[in-house]
Amino acid sequence: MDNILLLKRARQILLANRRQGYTIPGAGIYPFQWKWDSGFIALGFSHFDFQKAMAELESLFNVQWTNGFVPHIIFHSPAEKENYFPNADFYHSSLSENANLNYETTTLTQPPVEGWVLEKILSKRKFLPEVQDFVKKLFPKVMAQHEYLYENRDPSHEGLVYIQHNWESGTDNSPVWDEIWNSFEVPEYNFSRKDTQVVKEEQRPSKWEYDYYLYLIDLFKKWHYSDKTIAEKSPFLVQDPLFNSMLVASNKSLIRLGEQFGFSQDVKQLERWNKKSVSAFNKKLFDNDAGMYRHFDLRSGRWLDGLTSSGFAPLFAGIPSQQQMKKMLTALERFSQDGKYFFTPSFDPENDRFESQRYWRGPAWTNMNWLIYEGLKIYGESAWASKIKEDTLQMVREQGFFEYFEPDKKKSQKQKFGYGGQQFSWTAALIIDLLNDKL
Ligand code: 2M8
Repeated sequence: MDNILLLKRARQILLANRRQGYTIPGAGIYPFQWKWDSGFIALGFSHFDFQKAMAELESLFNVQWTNGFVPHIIFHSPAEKENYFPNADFYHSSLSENANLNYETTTLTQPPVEGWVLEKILSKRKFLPEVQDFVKKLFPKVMAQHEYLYENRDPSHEGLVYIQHNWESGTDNSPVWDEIWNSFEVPEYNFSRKDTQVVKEEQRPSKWEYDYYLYLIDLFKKWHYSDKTIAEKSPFLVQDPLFNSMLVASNKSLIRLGEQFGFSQDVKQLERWNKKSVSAFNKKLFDNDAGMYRHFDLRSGRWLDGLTSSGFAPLFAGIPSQQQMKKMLTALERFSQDGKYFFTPSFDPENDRFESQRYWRGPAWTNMNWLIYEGLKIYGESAWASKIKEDTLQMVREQGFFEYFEPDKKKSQKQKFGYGGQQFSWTAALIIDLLNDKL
């Protein structure tokens, strides 16, 4: 498939996945609106349909809670209720005193990508008054989300916020969580999996992992979703390098937008937060031996076991020093094992727990590749960035617009298909962005 056809297909996918005012990640498996997916999708739309890009973000922030929190799934369509588990009935968001009762949502959040998404889409239509009005309207809402995170998810005021559930990380069943799951027991849940009715079981998280995911939510319900109680009592409390990188990158974008649009008080606050975050990041999360960033478990007081592609995300936020960045290139090379794997497997391929087709335990993902690609460009590493771009385009050309991809190049050529959901929105959106990028 040549680039023109690839671009055409990508646009068709985004349009086909669009519903009323928002876009689903993929038909069948994900029939609602997801938070960080919407960020990537808005970026994709901004290249050819600006109204849809703005609508995507607007629809997300309409749901914002009174404390600034933005939930990670908005269950817009009641007709799809039976097709996803766990749905709104399981979460019971109204148990939280902060919930927005006009919408059915989850009670978890996802990486705060919206600040940098807003800046990126604005750069494409800077001079249109309508777009400027849109940024002015969204800025305070995105700011309120950052306030929520710094005030409620950073109890020791370190500058690093925690996630309270693996679903908040975006990398659901990553092997880094295994250690936490092994530290306590949960009851067996009886429920009917919907995901494995549309995607092969060996490409999805295992049933025992779902039991842990559900148990945490049950605990939170008991505590009426109080962040304070969760911080005191929950067994899962992690400073995640991907989530925090998205926060820092968004802080930086909000600072630039705030200066441009006259939000000077907010700019000062963002600068204070950001300084602290970057310094804590490099002190606490950088593993000098591995040459990359790690997840910190606030419960055990140490890094979680295992290296993941989330550990490269700080490049996107310009967090590493030049010296750290050089070390990260060596780690990146090791992840690709002399070109055996596409950039970038989601988990360390030399680790015994690496599984090349199971979701976030090994496969390559276009959104992680894209973040690393953009990060390397910030550091002027264009040769490296081009390698990642080429790998990503080749992966999609060979395997299709899937949710995730076989990272082993030889194997991928033989099988000619990817994994998980098909006609996947963020894959399409980011291919559009990559094809429009000059590098
Ligand atoms: C995956 O997560 C959802 C739960 O949020 C699921 O497995 O049901 C993850 O890949 C997540 O990062 C993504 O936002 C979501 C929708 O694409 O799917």
